Amino acid sequence: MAVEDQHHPLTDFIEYPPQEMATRSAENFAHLKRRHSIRSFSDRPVAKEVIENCIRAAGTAPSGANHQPWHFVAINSAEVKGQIREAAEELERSFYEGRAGQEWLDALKPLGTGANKPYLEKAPWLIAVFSQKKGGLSNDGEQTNYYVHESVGIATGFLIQALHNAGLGTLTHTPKPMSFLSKICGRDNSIDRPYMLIVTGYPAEDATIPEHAMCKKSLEEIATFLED
Ligand code: IYR
Repeated sequence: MAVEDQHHPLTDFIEYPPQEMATRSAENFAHLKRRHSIRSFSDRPVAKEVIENCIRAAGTAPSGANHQPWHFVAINSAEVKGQIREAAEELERSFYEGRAGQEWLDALKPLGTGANKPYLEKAPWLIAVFSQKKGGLSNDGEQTNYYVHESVGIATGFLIQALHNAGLGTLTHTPKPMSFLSKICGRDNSIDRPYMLIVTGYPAEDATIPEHAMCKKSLEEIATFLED
């Protein structure tokens, strides 16, 4: 039978009774509301197995033509984390010293961010997410991938959710430009491009959340329902 004619019955879908569905959706919202971007991490170690499972979870994300156009580099090496911190801080210095422009700097003010990124060394794990324009399911480096940005964005969202669910703090970090990550992570620029850096570990005991980050738009602000 041709591969396009092969389909399998859906056997792992779970239907919940309506009341349980409502409870589960509310509980998941409450759980995700407790996710905050963390900028002060503890150096307590986190088992590699946890990071592996979270990356496996990210890899279940839907993607254009199921080409899964992503690659994750999980970094626990103190040496590599040090190299990333050094390169990122150099870029961030020029960003905060003017490259960002005043409007962007004003937008960041309430978050209290700056060029100093000690967490890039202190957190036990950095996960560099790479996106692949080409490769297909077989990673042949030739086939076109589709909706790459959308697919990798969804996978990164799954990764952040999985790390939070495991009980870890996370930070999405996007030093600009991120090309230095390819070199440090030993990636070939013709195969993939850095997409985002996820910092993860236990929050430091004195970690804080900026007031600005606590303001989430209400349902009414973010959603419209067109109903019968
Ligand atoms: N990459 C910089 C700047 C930064 C930009 C945005 I948009 C943020 O939401 C937070 C930070 C940094 O990490 O400091």
